[in-house]
Amino acid sequence: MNYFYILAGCLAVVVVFLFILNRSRKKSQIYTSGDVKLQRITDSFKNKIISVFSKGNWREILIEELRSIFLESDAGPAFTERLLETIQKEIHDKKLEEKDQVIALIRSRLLEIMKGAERKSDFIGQGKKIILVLGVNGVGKTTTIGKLAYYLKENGKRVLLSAADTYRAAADEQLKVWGERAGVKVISQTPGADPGAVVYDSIESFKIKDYDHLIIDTAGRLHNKDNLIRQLEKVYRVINKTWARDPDETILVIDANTGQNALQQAEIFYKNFRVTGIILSKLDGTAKGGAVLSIMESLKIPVVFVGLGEKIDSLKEFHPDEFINSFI
Ligand SMILES: Nc1nc2c(ncn2[C@@H]2O[C@H](COP(=O)(O)OP(=O)(O)OP(=O)(O)O)[C@@H](O)[C@H]2O)c(=O)[nH]1
Ligand SMILES: [Mg+2]
Repeated sequence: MNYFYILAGCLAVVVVFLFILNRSRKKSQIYTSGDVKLQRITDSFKNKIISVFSKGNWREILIEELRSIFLESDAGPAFTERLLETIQKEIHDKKLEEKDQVIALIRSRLLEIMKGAERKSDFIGQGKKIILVLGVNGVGKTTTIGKLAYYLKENGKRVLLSAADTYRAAADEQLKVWGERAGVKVISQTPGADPGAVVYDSIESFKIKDYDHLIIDTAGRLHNKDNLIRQLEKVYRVINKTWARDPDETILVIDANTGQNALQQAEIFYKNFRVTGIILSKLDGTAKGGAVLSIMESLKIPVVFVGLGEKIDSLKEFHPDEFINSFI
């Protein structure tokens, strides 16, 4: 009989051990594809830079290499030249000779730019929050909303989605699929309905029910750009009236593949709406998303999350240090 209890005890320990092992493995698998890709870029850039220092005229070659790295990453010519000018000047003024000193200088310059745009984001803090999601067509708004809903739910929040893109055919169906994947409810009306009415309904429901976050999906394309901005302004006004304040977060989704056009997009949305943060989508492809550097520098809008794929768990919090690691 004693043997039986010992055997049962051993079995229970093994089962608990396997359960814990499986959970930690699942956790460490999240975002793997993106991480591998970031590592690949990091290695190729880092190797390029490190090899520069073995050459006699390393200062000139370094600047050339940095120029091609930042241009290739879509940081844009204006941003790149400003950055190189400060780096060149500091190397000269401080008479830097050591590889590690120079790399530390470049990193600190980039970090400074990003810190200038940093703001403590409060997505999972206390209180009900309305998150308005904006961006031109196809950047990944609806997909990002599905992933964000899942992220918030994983952090213990009750989430409601609002399908206020009533222009594109089946946009509401797409959001409903993401709602099902994330396990959250979606409020929608018939296609072609007034997006302001959808937002009004959603906020009324959000206010009286036990939800923490309402995320509003919006159209990315209308008959033309002015129509789109006007429609979004109307949605914004409905939020102001019904919620008695601005959206708690106004998120602009930027596709990492967009290149320098991303700065232009950010300027237009920033001018018309009080954009509080950027989500950089599709960073799992070949694009490096350097355009957000110039957005952070000139508009001081922080990047809050990055999208690393089309899976529900492929949204990752943005960390300036990690992003810099992908450059140098
Ligand atoms: N690889 C990858 N693909 C993504 C990511 N985010 C979105 N996509 C894809 O990008 C395409 C467009 O995504 P949507 O979410 O429909 O974009 P949208 O901004 O809502 O588009 P509209 O509603 O037409 O304005 C889809 O094929 C998505 O699967 C990402 O982080 N990585
Ligand atoms: Mg959409």
